[in-house]
Amino acid sequence: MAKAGFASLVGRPNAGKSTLLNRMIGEKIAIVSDKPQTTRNRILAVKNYPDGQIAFVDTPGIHRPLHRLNVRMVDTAIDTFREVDVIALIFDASTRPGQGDEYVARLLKDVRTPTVLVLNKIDLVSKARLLPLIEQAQRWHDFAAIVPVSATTGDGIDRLERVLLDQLSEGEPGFPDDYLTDQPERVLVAETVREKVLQHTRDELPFSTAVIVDDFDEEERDRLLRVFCTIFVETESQKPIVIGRGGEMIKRIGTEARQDLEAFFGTRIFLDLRVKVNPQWRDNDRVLDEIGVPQTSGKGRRARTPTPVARRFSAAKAKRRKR
Ligand SMILES: Nc1nc2c(ncn2[C@@H]2O[C@H](COP(=O)(O)OP(=O)(O)O)[C@@H](O)[C@H]2O)c(=O)[nH]1
Ligand SMILES: [Mg+2]
Repeated sequence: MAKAGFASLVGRPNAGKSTLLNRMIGEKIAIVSDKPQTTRNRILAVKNYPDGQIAFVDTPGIHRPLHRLNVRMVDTAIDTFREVDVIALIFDASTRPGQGDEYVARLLKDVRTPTVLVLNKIDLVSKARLLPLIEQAQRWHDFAAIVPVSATTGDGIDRLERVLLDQLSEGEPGFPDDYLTDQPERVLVAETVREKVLQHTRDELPFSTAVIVDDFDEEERDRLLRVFCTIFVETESQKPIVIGRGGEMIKRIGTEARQDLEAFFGTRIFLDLRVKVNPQWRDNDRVLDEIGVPQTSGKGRRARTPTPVARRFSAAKAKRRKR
C-alpha cells in the first residue's frame, strides 16, 4: 500500500526552504534569493514516488512580524503546522543557532504533527560543527528525525524524502500524477519578475517591491505568450533603482525573467514591465489579495483542510515532465 500526505517546509527566513522545494520537485516552482522574506505565500508542489506521493508546502519564513504583509506571511506558515501530516523544520546549519531558531522550535511545543529537523547548507560547514547544533535543537523540541542536507548540491536529499515519506500514513494519493503545483501561472510569472528584482537590487528595495500581472494574454500561447506586469515600489526614489541608468536594470530584470519563463512554459514569451510608486501597498489588503498573499486568521490557530484549488498543467507540460 502506498503512502501519501502533506509535508510543510517551515523555518526562519533564508534557511533554504524554497531551494529545497525546487530541488526535491526538480523544477523551479518557488523563487529564491539571499534576501529574507522572499517567499510571501504558501506554495504547494507535488512529487510522486514508486511507493507514494508527497504534497510539499513551502511557506514564508517565520519571524516576528511588523507589517500586515508580514503578519499574513507568518500566519501562513504557522497555519500549516496542524494541517499537514509531517513538518520539515529547516535550519541553516551554516549559522549558529540563535533566538530565531529557538523561537520557531518553541512554536512547535504543543503541535502533535511529527517534525523532522532538516540541517541545510551542510556544503558550507564541517560535520563536526553539526553536533552542537543537533544537541541544542534536541533541547528545544523532540524531533522524529534529524537529517543533514544541502539543497544546493543535493547531498542528503534522497534520504530526507525517504524519511518524510516514512512519516506519512498509507492511503491513496490526493493528487493526479500529472499535478505539479497550485500556483496559478499569473503568480508564477509575477514571482519570477520579483525574484530578478530581489537578486539585482539591494537594501530596502526587496521588502518594498510587489509585482502584479495586469494582463496574461494566452490567445496565441503555443507561439507567443504575452504578459504585462507592474512592479510596485514604495517611494519615488526607489523607481530609478529598478529602472537603472538608461533603463539598464529593468532590461536585465526583463531579460532574465523572460528566459526563466520561456524554459518553464516551453513557449516564447513577450514580457512588458512597468514600474509604479504605491507607498501603501504593504498595508493595503487589496494589493495583498492581488499578489496572492492569503488572508489568515490572525492567530495561526485556524483548522483548515489543506485542499488548495487543483490546477493541472497542460498535457504537453505533463508529458515533458515524464520524460
Ligand atoms: N550554500 C548553500 N546555499 C543555500 C542552500 N540552500 C539555500 N541556499 C541559499 O540560501 C539563500 C536563501 O534560500 P531560499 O531558498 O530563498 O531560503 P528560504 O527563505 O528559506 O526559502 C539563497 O541565496 C540560496 O541560494 C544550501 O544548501 N547551500
Ligand atoms: Mg522561500
